[in-house]
Amino acid sequence: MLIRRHRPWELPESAATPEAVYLSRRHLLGAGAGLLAAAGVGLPATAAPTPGNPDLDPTKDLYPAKRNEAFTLDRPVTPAEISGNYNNFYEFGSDRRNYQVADIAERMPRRPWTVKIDGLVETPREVGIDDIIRAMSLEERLYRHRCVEAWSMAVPWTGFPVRAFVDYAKPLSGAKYIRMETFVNPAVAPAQNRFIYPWPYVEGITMAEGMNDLAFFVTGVYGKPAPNQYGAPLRLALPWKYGFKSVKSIVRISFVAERPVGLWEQVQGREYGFWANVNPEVPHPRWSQASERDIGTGERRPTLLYNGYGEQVAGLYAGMDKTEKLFM
Ligand SMILES: Nc1nc2c(c(=O)[nH]1)N[C@H]1C(S)=C(S)[C@@H](COP(=O)(O)O)O[C@H]1N2
Ligand SMILES: [Mo]
Repeated sequence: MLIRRHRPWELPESAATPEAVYLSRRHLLGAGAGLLAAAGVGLPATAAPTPGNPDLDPTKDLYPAKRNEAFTLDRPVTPAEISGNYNNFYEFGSDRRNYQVADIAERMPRRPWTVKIDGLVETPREVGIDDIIRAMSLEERLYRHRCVEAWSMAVPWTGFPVRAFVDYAKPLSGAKYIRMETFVNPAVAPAQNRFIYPWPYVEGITMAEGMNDLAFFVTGVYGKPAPNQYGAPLRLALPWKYGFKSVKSIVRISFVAERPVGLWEQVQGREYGFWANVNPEVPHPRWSQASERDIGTGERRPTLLYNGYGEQVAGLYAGMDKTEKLFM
C-alpha cells in the first residue's frame, strides 16, 4: 500500500525549487533519463523523436495562427523554457519542478486521438481531433494563468473559443453543463498506476461559462502545436479560474443536465469546489491567495479578483455569492 506523508496537492507553494536550481539540474542530468531512473519509472530513455513530438503534429501547418489583439497582458509573457517545465499534470507524476512531467509526457502518442462528444447533443459521435481542429478557426490569445497553489504565468495560447465548439457539437436545450474528461492510459501515464486518484481527471463548467468569450480550447502554445505537457492535443483555458479547472488532454466532452464533480472536488471537497474563481480575499484553507509568484520573472505580485478578468466574467455570477462557494 502506498503511504504518502504529504499528498501532492498539499505541497505548499513555498516548497517550489527556484527555476535556476532546476534549470542547472536539467543540464547536469542530460535529457532527463537520470531523473526517470531515479523516479523508478520503467520507461526506456530514447534520443529519437517520439510519437509525442509536437514537430510531427499533423496540424502543424495551421501555426502560427493570427493573434487576437483583444486579449492583452499586464505582465511579460513567461518564457517557453519555464512554462514548459513547470507543469501540473498528475497523470505523468506529481513533481512538476524537475522536468519529470515534461519528459514523461513527451512519450504520450498524440495520434490517433479522438474526442467523444456525447450526452445531451443532437447526434452523439466520436470525432478525430484533426477533424475538430480543422473545423475551427485557430487564433492566438495572450492569457494569464493562476494556479490555486499561488503561482502564475502568462502564455500565448493558440486555439478556438469554447463557444465555437458548442456550435459544432449542437447541444440540446436541456444541457446545463459541459463536462470534460482526460484520457486514461496507464501504459503512457505511469502515475495512473501509482497514485490513488479517481482517474480520469474530470472538470466541468456551466453552459453560460462556456459561451463566455474568454473560455478557450487550447491546441497550441508559443505559435506551435502544444507540447504534450501543456495538455495536447486539446486542453481548456479558463483564465479567470484557478488552473485546475483547465483540464488537459481531453478525450470526452459531454453536455449534461447535472453539475459535474471535478477530480479535486471529489478527493478534497473542503478545499476545491466547482466554481474555483480566483479571489485574493478568499484564502485556501491552508494558504493565502492574496498574492502569487510569477514563475517567469520570479516576482511576487498581488492577485486580482477573477485574475483580472472581472469585466468580462463578473456578470456570470451576479447575485450568486450568497448561495454558492464561488471562490474555492
Ligand atoms: N488532466 C489534467 N489536467 C490538468 C491537471 C492535471 O493534473 N491533469 N492539472 C491542472 C492544474 S492544477 C494546472 S495549474 C494546470 C497546469 O497547466 P500548465 O502545465 O499548462 O501550466 O493544468 C490543469 N489541468
Ligand atoms: Mo494548478
